[in-house]
Amino acid sequence: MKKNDLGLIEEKINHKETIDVEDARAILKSNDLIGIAMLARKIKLRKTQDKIYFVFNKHINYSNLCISKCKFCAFYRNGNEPDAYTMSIENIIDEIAKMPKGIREVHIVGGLHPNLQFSYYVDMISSIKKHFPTINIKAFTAAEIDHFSKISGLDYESVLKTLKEAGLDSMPGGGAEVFSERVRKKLYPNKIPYEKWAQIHILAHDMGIPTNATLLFGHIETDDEIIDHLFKLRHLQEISPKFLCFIPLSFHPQNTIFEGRITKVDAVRELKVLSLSRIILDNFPHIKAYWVMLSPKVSQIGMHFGADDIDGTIGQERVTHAAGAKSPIGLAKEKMVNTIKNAGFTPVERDALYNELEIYN
Ligand code: V47
Repeated sequence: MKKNDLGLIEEKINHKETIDVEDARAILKSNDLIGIAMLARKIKLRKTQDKIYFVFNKHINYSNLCISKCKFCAFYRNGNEPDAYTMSIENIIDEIAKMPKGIREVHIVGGLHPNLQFSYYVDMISSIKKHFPTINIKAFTAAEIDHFSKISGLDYESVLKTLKEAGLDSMPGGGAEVFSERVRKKLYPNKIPYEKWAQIHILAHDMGIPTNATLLFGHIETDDEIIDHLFKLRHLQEISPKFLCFIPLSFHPQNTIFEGRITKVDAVRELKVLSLSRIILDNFPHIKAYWVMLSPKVSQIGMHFGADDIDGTIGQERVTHAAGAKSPIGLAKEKMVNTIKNAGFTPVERDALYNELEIYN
């Protein structure tokens, strides 16, 4: 790469211009890691100053039974294995009740279950809302919404409306993987394509349900497929501006068919993709350095590479840990605050909708 390429990109950022595909390619190819960090950081500081957000939350993975059988996934089971499980709604309520007071978000996702009825999911949301009215419910990826539509015979709009009436507050960004038909056909042919993922998120936005978006990288995707994914999301946010946060997820190969064939991407690649996300998605309010995937240490550095959020305390995460993540099972609130402070930023506790609850000066 020519010496001044990042300089030209910086000029665009200074003028709040969007970078183009060539610029994005240059960023991913550049070895000037600090230069890349400075570009992304400039946008981060413009948007959220020195604040880094976190949420006191709990993940609920209600079942690992899944008919999608994505090749990148170490979490799913067919149903007869000894560790296949499905939580009852009472189990879910008990799990949340065990959390210390002050929890503000539950993040609920699971497999595409072969037998559960749509009423299970509606009852789950309404029971949580009834028992814990102050907790935001962030639940169900677009892939799950598509599945609920198939099992209920309802269209997407009716599924979302029913869940919203039951108490759904927002939706996570999973199930997006990489919006490349080439990769989808190879790794997740049973999962919804980009068009349906986009349609569901736009419908949710229209109904007042804000959503997140993700990218799964570090498997067989090319640089151009990452770049195309990010520009597609940028476009979606232009026409339907209710995305709250983008989360780049780095692939963990352990316990998948890729174990021994693909090495997990290193921190440099994770930080470059994080920065590129902040730069292309300058119309997204937040970019998350998700500590579960990145490790708490890399996510701390990620704060200097454009991230303004590190997710939350989690409680217990199963999807990435099934695939060999070495990060802790959960983090205490004090640990989150210290991690952010030690990186030189101001910790801000938020709820699922990014309302600021407490600033830790
Ligand atoms: O869609 C599955 C990914 C996603 C593996 O919205 C894997 O705030 C790495 O979307 N290695 C689910 N990744 C998680 C997710 C998420 C996480 C945190 C916050 C938010 C949010 C959303 O996890 C899946 C898939 O892309 N995934 N298996 C794996 N082996």
